[in-house]
Amino acid sequence: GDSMDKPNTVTCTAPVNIAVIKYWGKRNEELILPINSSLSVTLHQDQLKTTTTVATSRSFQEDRIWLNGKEEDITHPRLQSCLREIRRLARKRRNDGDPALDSMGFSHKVHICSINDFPTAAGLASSAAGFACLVYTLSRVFDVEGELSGIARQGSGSACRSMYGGFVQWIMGQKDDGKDSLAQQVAPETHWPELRVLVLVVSFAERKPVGSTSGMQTSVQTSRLLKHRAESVVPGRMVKMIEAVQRKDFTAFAELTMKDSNQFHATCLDTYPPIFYLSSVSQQVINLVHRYNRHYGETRVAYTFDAGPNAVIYMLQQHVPEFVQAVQHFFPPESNGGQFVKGLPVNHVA
Ligand code: 2P0
Repeated sequence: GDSMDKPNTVTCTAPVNIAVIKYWGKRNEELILPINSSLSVTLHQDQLKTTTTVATSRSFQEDRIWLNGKEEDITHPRLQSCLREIRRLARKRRNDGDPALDSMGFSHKVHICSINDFPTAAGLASSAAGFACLVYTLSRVFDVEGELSGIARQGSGSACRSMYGGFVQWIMGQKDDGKDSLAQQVAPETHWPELRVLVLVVSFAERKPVGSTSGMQTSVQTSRLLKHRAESVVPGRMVKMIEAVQRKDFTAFAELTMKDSNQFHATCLDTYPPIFYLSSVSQQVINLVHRYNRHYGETRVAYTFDAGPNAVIYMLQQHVPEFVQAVQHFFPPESNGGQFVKGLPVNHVA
């Protein structure tokens, strides 16, 4: 109808997630199927999120995308996968019998505009929130419902976990076609309200030396430790981590988180040539956390590091002020030869 000449516009947001059992390595590059399951905490929408607006109109000549204000290449294969899969679902819905859906305009071109509200300097995977948000917003525009994490996964592996709030596992699945490689909520955002996340920005360098996609490729090809980890370590840790979350057992949660981060970085060192994501300041943060925990005679704080030097700290609300003081004491701003640690506002995990 005439209404389709006017753009139909939808805006959504999606938050970042921080893995406590890490994803590293694919068994299928094109479908983005992992060699192990993973588990993460999705942050609150208040901070560290992507906002995406999708407009569709009969008058648009082609699909286009702008990221943080700059037009990017729409032919990017992962972007194309997400667009294709959402349109496939929309078409299927129409073919399933509702003629009214003909007017949904699933064949119309889209203009996509996506903005991150966190600094790239925070070194947090923007692709996770970005593709989760893209897929969800497209699904609203084309009025598609149902399981969408399998589509977000085809944008970026970790993006499938940002399709849900709270504690989320990405089950690796067994099938070759990836239909069972999906995200699933382990516990909702309301489950553990005392849990807090602190981001310690160790480096403001924008680009990491080795990107995740190519880094994990090299690891799969060269690291026997990664193979051992995927086959013999992660399955047991997933079970233990899900139990720790369900029982709200911070000690078990924290120890598994730190050990898994350390093993992930060990597989990076076992990769040939080796990949170094942790800096000397990252190592100082690790030491500080262990000294802090030893001082109190209990595990109050856990660190985890992704494909970069910045630390993400998990702790309970009651210990935040004290730990922040310790960080400021040992890492006074502008110290460390120009490097310093900056605590971003504490994010409520909700
Ligand atoms: C994770 N990382 O579980 C792990 C921990 C980085 C270290 O997921 O190739 O950007 O797009 O599937 O999702 C980063 O990998 O890689 C990541 P692709 P992605 O959060």
